[in-house]
Amino acid sequence: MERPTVTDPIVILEREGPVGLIGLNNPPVNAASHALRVGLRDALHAFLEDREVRVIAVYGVGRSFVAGADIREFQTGRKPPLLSDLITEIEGMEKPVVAVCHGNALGGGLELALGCHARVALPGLKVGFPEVDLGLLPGAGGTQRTPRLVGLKAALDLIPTGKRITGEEAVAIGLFDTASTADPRTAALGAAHAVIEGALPARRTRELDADIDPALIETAKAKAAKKGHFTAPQRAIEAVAAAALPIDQGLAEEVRLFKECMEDPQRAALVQAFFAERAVAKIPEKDAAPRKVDHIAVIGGGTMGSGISTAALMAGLKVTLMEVSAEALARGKGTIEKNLGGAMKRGKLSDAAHAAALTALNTTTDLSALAEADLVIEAVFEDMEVKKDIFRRLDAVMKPGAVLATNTSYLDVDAIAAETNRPGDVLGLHFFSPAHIMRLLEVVVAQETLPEVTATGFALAKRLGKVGVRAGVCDGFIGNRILAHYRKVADYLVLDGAAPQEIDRALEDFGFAMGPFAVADLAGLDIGMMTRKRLAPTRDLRERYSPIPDRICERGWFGRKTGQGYYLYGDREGPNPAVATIIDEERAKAGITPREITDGEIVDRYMTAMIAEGARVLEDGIALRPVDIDAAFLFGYGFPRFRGGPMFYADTIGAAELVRRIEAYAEEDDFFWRVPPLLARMAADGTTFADLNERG
Ligand code: 3H9
Repeated sequence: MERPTVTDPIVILEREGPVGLIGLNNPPVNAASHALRVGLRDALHAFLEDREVRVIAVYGVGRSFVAGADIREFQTGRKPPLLSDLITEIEGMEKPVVAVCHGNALGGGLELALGCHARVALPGLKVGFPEVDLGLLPGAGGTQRTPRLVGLKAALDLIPTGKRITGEEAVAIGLFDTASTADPRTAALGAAHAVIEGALPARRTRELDADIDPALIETAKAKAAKKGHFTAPQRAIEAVAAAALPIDQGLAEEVRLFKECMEDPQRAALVQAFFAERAVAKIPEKDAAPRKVDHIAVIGGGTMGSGISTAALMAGLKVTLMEVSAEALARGKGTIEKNLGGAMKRGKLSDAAHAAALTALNTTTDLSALAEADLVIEAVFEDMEVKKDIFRRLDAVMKPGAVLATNTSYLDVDAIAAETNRPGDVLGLHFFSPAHIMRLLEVVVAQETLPEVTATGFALAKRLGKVGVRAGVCDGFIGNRILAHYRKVADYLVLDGAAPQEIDRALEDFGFAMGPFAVADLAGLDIGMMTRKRLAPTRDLRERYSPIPDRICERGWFGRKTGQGYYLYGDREGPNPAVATIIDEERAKAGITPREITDGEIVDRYMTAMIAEGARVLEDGIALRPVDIDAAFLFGYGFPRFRGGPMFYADTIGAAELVRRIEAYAEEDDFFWRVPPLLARMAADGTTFADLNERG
């Protein structure tokens, strides 16, 4: 056997008789960076010139084939050879080139495979076009080659959706030619020999025809439009439609649309969202070794506790659920079973995993039965005395080294920890409802929390498939503290002249899935009422207060669950006329003449308040970096992903303009509208929130 020749650490070149083997080696995910493209091109050229080589096989070294273009280059600029040109060159090569894929063949990685002359899938392979999630479309031939290989319907099922499928599914639809169970290098060698022997046919995808039915294109566009304001899926569908043209024209159209995506502000925001999801794991405690967690205990079987239990069971953990009575336990267990059944129906859980999850659930009414759990999460109602009592009892029974977590959404975690003799083991794990679906998990680090306990919270988040965001202790932590502030703006706008439904519509047009009043109705107006009651003793009387929500609650209207709130539910859908009367009465009482408020003003005030409180949260050290706030809002508060998060969005406005707005609003209300010192400094020296992220 000839020894491997390493020409470049990023590309491993070997010749084995008539086979030229190219191993791509760009950890961690083999992104098609500039260096990888250069290395691949040079390796291919070397084998084209080598007369002994009859077939070339490309495979991935490490975890994966190629997970796509190097996303960082979209921010820094792309240098030739561009992936699209390289793939077209490969397709035209005289010698057959085979792609052997394991791990991930995503985006540009899948496109590379499609430009090769045959494709082999290895076990565990995931393929797809996640470009649309980054505000892009497959820009290296994917929109032209996919419909040629698998037909229009299957192409439209993949490209505008970002859906990932398995290698087996890819073979079944004809995107891949065959499968192998060998390791990548052995499979690559085998596939090359199969090509030489004629057992694996090699062909150029460009020589196939695509049958483009305009009706299917229109249906796909209408379906994508239902998903909201995303521009990339629409452009991706247009690019697929161009597969009706001769391939070089189609490829040119794909490049044109790809460039449009690159210039669209949604692209930068979505790329930021991708990196935000990963950046939040970079915490000061990241080098601490997390404690082992296989068994968690959950106290409280309400919506939250059941959701948390479901999330843990879905991740393969053993769960012991505790409630005060057999009836409450039965209700909690019922909710968990319903959640797990739903997850199975949605394809999130296999039949076997569903059965395993059901057996991994134990229930008890006895707190001491939780003693052996590695981590316990208290998820009872928000009452400090009740929580303190539970933590005192947990302190007495839990095994040494167990992590004690509270799911409180605003209470003081330091005060809870102080009830125990092991405050270093205590932290907040704030889940968002429904906890088995929402991806945000605020990991609330109290004064005494040990680094390894924080690291355990982050490891748990990862295991549950959640995005852990590190938060400090204050009322509401990152998310609810900021929410409590900007949510007031919606109530002020109603007092001043906007109808709740106008505010909802303006914010939904901005990109929120639901406006604040529709959300309030869904969550239950009694929740806001309880918060207002709780905060009443500390409320500063200089603060403007809208009595409208209280007036609605006084009637027993708590939103959806009571059939009416800001809106009517059941068969009388639409804004609630009785609420309009309450609003008129309260405006009259306060001597307010309602004024015309534009959608633009609604969005500006709402967003400016969100950003201002975000700046204060940063300054107080509650969030580590602006990106942590962005991630919290993207994954827990329905913030429109294509706007990148509130602090990313703030940079598109600029600190100087934000300060100008706050000062203008302060002319009517200088208590609520105050310029955060951080924002003032940023306006003065031109710093952006992105700069603060860089500084870490
Ligand atoms: C494209 O291909 C465009 C083309 O059509 C057209 C071109 C002309 N680039 O997620 P992880 C980093 S668009 C750069 O934690 P996992 C990531 O930031 C691209 N970096 O691992 C992280 O860095 P750090 C289409 C990337 O095992 C580290 O790798 N492709 C890229 O949980 C580990 O990542 C995609 O959209 C990249 N492409 O998941 C695929 N990918 O450690 C995006 C990852 O410093 N990637 N990184 O935080 C993924 O979906 C997941 O990373 C993957 C692995 C499933 C591959």
